[in-house]
Amino acid sequence: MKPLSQALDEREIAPETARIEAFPESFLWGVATASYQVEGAFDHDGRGESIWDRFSKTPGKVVNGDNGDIACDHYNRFDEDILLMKTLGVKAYRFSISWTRLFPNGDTNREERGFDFYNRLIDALISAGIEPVVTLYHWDLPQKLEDIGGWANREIIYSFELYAKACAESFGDRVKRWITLNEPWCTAWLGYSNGVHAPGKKDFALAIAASHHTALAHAFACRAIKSVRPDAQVGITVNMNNIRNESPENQEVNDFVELNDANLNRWWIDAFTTGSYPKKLLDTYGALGEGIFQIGDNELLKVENDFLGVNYYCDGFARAPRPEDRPAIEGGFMPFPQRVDTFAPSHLTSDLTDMGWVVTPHGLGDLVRRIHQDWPNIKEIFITENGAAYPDVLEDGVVNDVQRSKYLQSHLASLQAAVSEGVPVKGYFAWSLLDNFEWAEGYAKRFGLIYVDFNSQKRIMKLSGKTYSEIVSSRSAF
Ligand code: GCO
Repeated sequence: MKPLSQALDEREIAPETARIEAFPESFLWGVATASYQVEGAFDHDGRGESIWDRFSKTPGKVVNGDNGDIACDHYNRFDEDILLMKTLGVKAYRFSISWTRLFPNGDTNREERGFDFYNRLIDALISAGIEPVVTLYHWDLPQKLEDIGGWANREIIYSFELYAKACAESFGDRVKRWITLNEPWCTAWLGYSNGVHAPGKKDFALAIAASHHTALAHAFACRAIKSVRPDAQVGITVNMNNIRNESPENQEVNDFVELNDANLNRWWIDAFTTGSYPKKLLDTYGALGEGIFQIGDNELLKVENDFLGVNYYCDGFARAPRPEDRPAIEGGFMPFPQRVDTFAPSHLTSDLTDMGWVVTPHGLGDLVRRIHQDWPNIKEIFITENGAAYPDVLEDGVVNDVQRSKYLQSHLASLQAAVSEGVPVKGYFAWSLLDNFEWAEGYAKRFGLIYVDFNSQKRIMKLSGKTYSEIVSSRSAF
């Protein structure tokens, strides 16, 4: 058998077409975005302030002082964007609802113009033959809720429950698939422990609380949606990666990998499948977790899910530190580097994306195989995000993003191999439809299949958009 690092070096997935079948006809091909990253119109129609409005306007938090005030102006241009989706040939659009458009203060006071907007968007998608797949929470928490502690305050689960119920009541006649939370790991650990995301707190105990409250909020929202629409399909989207152990002989590294895996990959899935969290991780949190976990929570956490959403960008690597290594990330961030390439084998670090992330297409197939093996009760998996940032150049009206095209093709080939083996992956959403506001990186990083000129708001289909649409129409990445 080849050593793992050598296997990973083979970027091209072998086209053993005799074994690998096309994606099934029912496979749900889509593209994804998120409200704060694309909508703009930050003060239109009564929208309230979210933590990302506040955070991005705090000096020093976002590259170039960028914010989402205008973003891609998707709020006013969604008709044009739906036409672009049709050109791509996708069957589904994953977007998120901005909580503060519906409830500007995060309480029960409704803003009907916000509901109208999402009704128009959903109706337009359906008329275009594109299924709306709705994420309830993609990080833009009402600032008013953050003012009382946000995700670190247990009360939030009831606010989220009400919000989820209202969405199911208003949109559930047309929306069949719901994602409660997007990447709760980022909400908890980037938002409350290392502070690189809104609300920018740096407190380890708050992050543990947010990890628990997001898991509870997911369960409460699932039950709320099902109480309104028993036939709705409800799931959560988690960001996962394979944490490759490059020093398996080193016990410290082994522990580190186990804890990272528990913190990133297992926490939310174990919560809804078993009602409990990985024991070794809870022991590590020790006294910091006191007062957060309450008697009876295990029953509350466990909930039937219809699918698991997975966002995958690249693998992580761990090995024993060497003197030349860069210092660990600051800010009370637990030992859990995500997407850290510092420790990646050198042949991978010569070819990083614009985010500085390694390119590990085999990891996507490996990850879904692992999910299927470790949590056999998960009946459906959707890749709800996958994509790459590269420094695109617009030349003569064309964006020839060969690297992104290859990234998509190789990741889809890896996925296709796993699906052929029987892993129940039912759909794939490319991140992202459009170049957009990339959180702490502002507009400096482009992930779109479609280029956006942020001055004119002109959209231009990139080569990767064409590549994706060819894969979609042929149902094969080989
Ligand atoms: C995330 C988010 C997306 C990002 C994308 C690229 O995974 O961080 O869900 O909103 O834009 O992942 O970083």
